[in-house]
Amino acid sequence: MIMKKILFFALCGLSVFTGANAQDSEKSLKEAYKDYFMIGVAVNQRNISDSMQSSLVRREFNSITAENDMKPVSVHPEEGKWTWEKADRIANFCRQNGIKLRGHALMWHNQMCEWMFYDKQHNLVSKEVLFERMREHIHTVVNRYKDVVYCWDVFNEAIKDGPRNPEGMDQPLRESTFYKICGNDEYIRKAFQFAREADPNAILFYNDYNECDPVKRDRIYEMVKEMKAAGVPIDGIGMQGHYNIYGPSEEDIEAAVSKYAEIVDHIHVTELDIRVNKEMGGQLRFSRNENAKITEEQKQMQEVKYATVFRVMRQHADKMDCVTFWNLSDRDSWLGVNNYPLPFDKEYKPKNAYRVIRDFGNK
Ligand code: 9MR
Repeated sequence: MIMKKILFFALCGLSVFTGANAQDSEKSLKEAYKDYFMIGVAVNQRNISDSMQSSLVRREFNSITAENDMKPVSVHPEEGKWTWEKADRIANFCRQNGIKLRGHALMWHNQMCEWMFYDKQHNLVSKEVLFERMREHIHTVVNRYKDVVYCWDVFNEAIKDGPRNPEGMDQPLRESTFYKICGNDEYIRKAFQFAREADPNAILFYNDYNECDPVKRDRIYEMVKEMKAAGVPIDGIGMQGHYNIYGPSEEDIEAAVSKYAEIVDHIHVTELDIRVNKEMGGQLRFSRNENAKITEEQKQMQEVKYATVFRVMRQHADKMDCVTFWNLSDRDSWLGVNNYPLPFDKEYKPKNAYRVIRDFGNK
């Protein structure tokens, strides 16, 4: 009996030991991709404070994006009021662990400091007032994190969705409050100019979703090309990568990266996730797939799509510097657990999709 017990515990000890060893000896995502590009993750406060989640972040990733905590409204909710606590915590986590920080985002129509657009009577301000407020905001944020932030999404999602205007000129810009105040694209140019003034070393990105859709892709391409020719300091294009198991096709992903590579030296996939329904993009209205159970077929389609995305990106490793997942696990995903969008499941365990990505699966 006693012998049996000893044998039982010895075996348990052995399996724990070999289990831990197997885990340690297996490559992480960042190691698997070290000759290609960095692997990033968007984090919330829990991800960097919970010990299990933060060790997963440290093990797998070498670039971090703050999911929400560095956005305009998060750090600058009112004129003269700065709220740095959460952003600082993420920056400090990066500093302490030697992880690079992708700055997200200096200007965006969403989660914006709405106050910047209005005067005390709630009338729209002049573009001069808006630019001065943008300048102060961008300089302050960029300066604070300059030691740790290596690149910034300077302008996020300024291009509109939808088909080209069939009659004549296509107006490519989202009709945001920025656009209403300026009537043209000067606010985008100014944002890049202010960011460059504040940190000449940061790599400056224009970042958008549905970036593989041929119409939107061409709008982004034309805008960046034209602005760069005019001397606007845009260094890179961020492809958000909010995809689904049906699309975009390999051809459309390939065509978009190749096109962007003609005009910029840096391309990042900034917000990658692959949901299991037909929706895509960064819009805030989407289905949470309530009560839907993931099928084997959907899992496999997701693995295939992840394999495709990473294969294309590896082929463009000369310009592709970083691929970032938008959230750590399905539990954290902005899309909700039932969209099943990430390589780690709701228990933070790697799915087969994780192995397909890490081992360059060729599905
Ligand atoms: O993941 C973010 C979510 O928690 C916020 O509620 C949302 C608010 O607009 O923003 C999400 O992140 C967005 C990112 O900053 C920019 N591209 C689209 C992302 C998904 O909406």
